Amino acid sequence: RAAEDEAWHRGTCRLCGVGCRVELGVKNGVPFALRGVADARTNYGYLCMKGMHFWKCMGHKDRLTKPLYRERKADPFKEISWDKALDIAAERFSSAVKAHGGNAVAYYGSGQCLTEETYLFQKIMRGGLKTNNVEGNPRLCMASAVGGYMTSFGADEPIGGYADLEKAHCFFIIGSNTAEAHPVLFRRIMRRKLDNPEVKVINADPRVSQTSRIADKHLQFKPGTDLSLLNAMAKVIIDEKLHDQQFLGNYAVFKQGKEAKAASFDEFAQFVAPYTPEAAAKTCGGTITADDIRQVARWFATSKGTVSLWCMGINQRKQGVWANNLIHNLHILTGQLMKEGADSLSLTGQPNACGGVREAGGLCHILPGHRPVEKEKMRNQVEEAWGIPLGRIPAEPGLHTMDLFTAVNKGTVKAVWINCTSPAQSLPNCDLYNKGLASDDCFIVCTDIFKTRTTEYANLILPTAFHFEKTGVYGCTERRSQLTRKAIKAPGEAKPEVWIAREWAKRLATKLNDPVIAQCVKPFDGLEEDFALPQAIWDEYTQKLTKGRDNDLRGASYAVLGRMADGVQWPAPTEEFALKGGTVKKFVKGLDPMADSESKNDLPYQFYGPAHEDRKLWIWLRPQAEPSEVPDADYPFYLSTGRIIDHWHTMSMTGRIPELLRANPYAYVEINPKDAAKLGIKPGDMVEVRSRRGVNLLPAKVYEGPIEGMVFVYWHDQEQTRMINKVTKDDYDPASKEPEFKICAVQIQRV
Ligand code: MGD
Ligand code: SF4
Repeated sequence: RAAEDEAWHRGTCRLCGVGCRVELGVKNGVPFALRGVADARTNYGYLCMKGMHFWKCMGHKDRLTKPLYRERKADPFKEISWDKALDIAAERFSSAVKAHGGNAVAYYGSGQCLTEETYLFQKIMRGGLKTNNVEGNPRLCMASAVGGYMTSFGADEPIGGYADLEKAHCFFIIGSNTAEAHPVLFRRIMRRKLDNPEVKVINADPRVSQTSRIADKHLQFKPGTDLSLLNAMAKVIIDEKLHDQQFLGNYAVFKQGKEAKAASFDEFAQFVAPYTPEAAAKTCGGTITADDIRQVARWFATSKGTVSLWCMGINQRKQGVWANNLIHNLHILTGQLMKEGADSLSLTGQPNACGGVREAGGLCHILPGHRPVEKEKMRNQVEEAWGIPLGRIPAEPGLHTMDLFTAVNKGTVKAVWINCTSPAQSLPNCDLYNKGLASDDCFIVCTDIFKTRTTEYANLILPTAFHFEKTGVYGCTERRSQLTRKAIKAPGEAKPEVWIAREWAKRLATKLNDPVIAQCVKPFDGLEEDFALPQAIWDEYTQKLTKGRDNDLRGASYAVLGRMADGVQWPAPTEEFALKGGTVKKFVKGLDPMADSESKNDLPYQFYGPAHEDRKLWIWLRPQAEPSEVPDADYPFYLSTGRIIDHWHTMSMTGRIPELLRANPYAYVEINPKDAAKLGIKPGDMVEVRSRRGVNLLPAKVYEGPIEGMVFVYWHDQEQTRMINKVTKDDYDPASKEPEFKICAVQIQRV
């Protein structure tokens, strides 16, 4: 029972893409605990270890509390006032724009920013500074999933959601260590399996992980060979006539090549013909047999409801979009979509990669409301909503992440605002890009709550309010938007980003003598920053820019979100509908108001994805293709990287929480016992992991996790000798521009 001076404030977990609902306990203005919300459909009261502890960042002794500045990167930082700091930021960005044009500056944000923050920054950059150089870390994580959904379903983000987990009869978990990266969802899958032992769990992954422990069948393959596996499953489905002919006839077409040329069912069958289970088992290597492939294809196709779940093992790949397409193919072929317990459900890494970045315009090629930048009509809709001249937003997409940091290296981008992310550690082949960040030719602003590896390269560090110290919305994996209201005061002079962005823009307008920049923030002028300001930004975005779009959020006002235990799933065009929770399943008539309003016939489903004018689902002909680097005589091992349960990303937060740090204090290299025996490596030996780009020195963990010939390192450690992104490769998927963090070649040596 709460004591009289205690209050519990409802919000969302700060960390992963599951979006668990939490309550922060505050006593006399000081947080003391965090608990799950029992009636929230995201987590039903459960939290994982790191989620339970993130509140300890509040009031942490290392929090940034004052703006810090240095003119040159070799100088020490000095504390300065907000007035001075914002003047300097405006001066450096405006002088770069005056001398070199809008594309000489950039914003690099995060899937952890609140939606209001991403929306306002991108508005200032696009409408104000006339550049689409708006990027963020979701390029490193979700871009391939976006590409997959857009090309297969014509619409970004999943059709179903978590409610399918309790209804599924088969789980196909591929390229996701759900147990560690999305623990609360994994708990739901595990519960489903424990209560219903006949439910099948398939895990396809080159590494035996905590997730594999509940699998009926673990398919362990050589990294990068799973496109073969997926095509072979499609072949089994067709050969054994397990596909849903009626579903295909009503809703699907076949496509091939860059131009999306029409193909037929027979052409698809011919295309997958060489992917016999025997041939695929050979390509995949490991322990997979042809019969394993037949069996999992049958489970997938014949279950009463199959949910596929995947994450970075599929997305962070040279063929990330193709791999996404091939998973969707299986669902379309078998009609394992739209019905209860069936979905092709891409797990999102971060808490607001969907809501803030994918939906509100946080990548260089998309405008708010899932609008492609290159379409004039779309740009004009946004310009009209903002009351700025038509033609103000450039037609060309901006620089994607890897091109942006390459441009910093070349000196063509002169000023970058880095918000809520630490690219100096999280970019692949990071030492290469840190050279550009270190140069005095590029002015760097960092908005963060702590010093990080990236603030080492900053000219200006601006202290921001943390989660629960400000107000705003996060949108999680399942199209669900949830509000977190300010519950405690931020430390020192830390400020919410929406205030920082607005005050910066006002100064930019003066320095560039440009009334259009002033117009971009005029609707927000004078509003207090704790509630009225983010609310006005949310209202502008949802009311003016989601109307008629697939992510229609007009019903999800702050007032409605404030009343809901667990927020609203879009589309939710009216308050009345939003108050019922919104759309549980997209495209299903009777459940999705857009499917009803767009309905063209008597069929139960109506697709309206903005990218497919034919309103069909597309099955793609996509071949197996090699990763961009494979082991050879000099670098004979695959290296893969990923998350562990106790830590979040660059550990800037979880590394400062003693309980989490103690649980996992430093990175290590996982080596298969057979490889360790060959190399004379014993547990705890120090091992050099070296690629063509860089080297790490790590203690060995010898166990049957990674397949023979592969090593695994978690990527969170900030220590210079254990920062694995010195070793990873920066090649990326040409379609999504997402780097292939999951595969490169290394040598291993005991030292
Ligand atoms: P984070 O630690 O999440 O890592 O990489 P990053 O985004 O660089 O950075 C978040 C930052 O936000 C922290 O510095 C934190 O202190 C700060 N912060 C916390 N709260 C606030 C706030 O309210 N406001 C502001 N302004 N700052 C705040 C993530 C990136 O890394 C991603 S998304 C992926 S998926 C990639 N994964 C990956 C991998 O699997 N392997 C390897 N090797 N590298 C990877 N890098 C990628
Ligand atoms: Fe937070 Fe994710 Fe853990 Fe839920 S599963 S408590 S959202 S870190």
